[in-house]
Amino acid sequence: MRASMMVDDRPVHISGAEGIYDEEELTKMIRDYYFRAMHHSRGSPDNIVITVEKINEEPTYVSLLPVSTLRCPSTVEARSAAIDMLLKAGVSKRAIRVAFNIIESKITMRGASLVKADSGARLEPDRFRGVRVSRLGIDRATERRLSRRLQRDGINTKTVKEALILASKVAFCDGIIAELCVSDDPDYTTGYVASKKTGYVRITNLKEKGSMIGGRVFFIEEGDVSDIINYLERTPVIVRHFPGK
Ligand code: WAQ
Ligand code: MG
Repeated sequence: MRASMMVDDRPVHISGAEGIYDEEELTKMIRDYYFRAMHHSRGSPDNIVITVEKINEEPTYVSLLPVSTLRCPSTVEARSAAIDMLLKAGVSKRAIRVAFNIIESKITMRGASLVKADSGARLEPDRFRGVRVSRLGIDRATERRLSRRLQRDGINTKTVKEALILASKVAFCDGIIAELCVSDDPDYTTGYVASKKTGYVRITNLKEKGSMIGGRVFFIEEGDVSDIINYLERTPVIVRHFPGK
């Protein structure tokens, strides 16, 4: 699903979501996605596109990234924690600067930017749209376990679950060494850094409350960009293992 509104003759991104579902769940999911688009804190859409595609390939199964939370008292501390983690993951200072500039830009992308971890060069073919990770899901048993686990920490929300599933698919991609994410919802200030090495590290106060900025950057170390984009957009991936299992 994607929803947008026209502002000064330009479509502005409001909301997007994707998943892999069994056929009998579709009617409910289409309704959910429509509801989500229509009641969004970023605004009221004038265009909603819901696409349904049959998946014929066997999905790839990946493990959930382990979850942790770093509590930061202010955006200054949160930023510096995110920067430290990205540096440790092997991302250059220059690439980190590029990433924060993208995320802070007034024009919010619908998808993610692909940034070279060393040079900071942007590799996504369409800088306005970005690359949208799609065809991702979680199996029912894993979701139930995950819900219980998140419940204990008081963070059993769709936002956390969806972001964790996406980050798990992305971290599994050959060539991507880390991800930085800041929600574009004005009221959601927790973001994260994720990588195979660090797991999914939630960072509180990564942006100011009320701010419309947000975005995702995937840091690319090596590999063919079109293979990476194909994996992110087209390869069906289902999360079905718990960390350590
Ligand atoms: N593929 C690529 N990029 C995406 C996708 C996707 N499927 N969905 C969103 N983005 C990009 C896009 O640029 C958005 O502007 C930006 O990410 C933020 O999207 O554990 O809600 O859906 O508490 O607002 C983090 C949860 C929530 C942290 C992230 O992102 C936690 C969130 P949003
Ligand atoms: Mg959002």
